[in-house]
Amino acid sequence: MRGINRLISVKELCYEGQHPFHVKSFRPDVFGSCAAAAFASDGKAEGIINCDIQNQPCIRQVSGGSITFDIRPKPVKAMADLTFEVKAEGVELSGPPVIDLGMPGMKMGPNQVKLKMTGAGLYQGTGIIVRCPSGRTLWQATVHLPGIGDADFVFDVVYD
Ligand SMILES: [Cu+2]
Repeated sequence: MRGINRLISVKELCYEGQHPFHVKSFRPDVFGSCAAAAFASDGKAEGIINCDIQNQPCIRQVSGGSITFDIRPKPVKAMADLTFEVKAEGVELSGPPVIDLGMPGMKMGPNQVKLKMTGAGLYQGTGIIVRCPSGRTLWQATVHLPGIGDADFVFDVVYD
């Protein structure tokens, strides 16, 4: 019972102020403790995953349209050349997106992927997700969308 209550309060913490498109509302302190608690509860972190990147692109609604985020090839693996793609439909970005790759609750080295426009509303770039020495596979892509704001995608990566 105690465990269940704790999990619920952790979930509330996780989603506090975490709107799909928030600007500067990211709180590493809250997110960090949230990740740690989620790991402690059952060895997984399902509570904060908001993107099923291994199976499908991740879509966020924005006023007037949507933003689709994808990583290929699948399965999405660490230490492999990956193509990051952002598609804007019904909305126009004022410039190409930039993606910061990191891990919830962990300080990893800077790892930024700069996208280039490759079609109408389509942006692509290549990068690598490194293998975390801790063995944790939970990664976060913070996608900076010029003219719109930031979108956080939290997902699992495959380690060979
Ligand atoms: Cu790490």
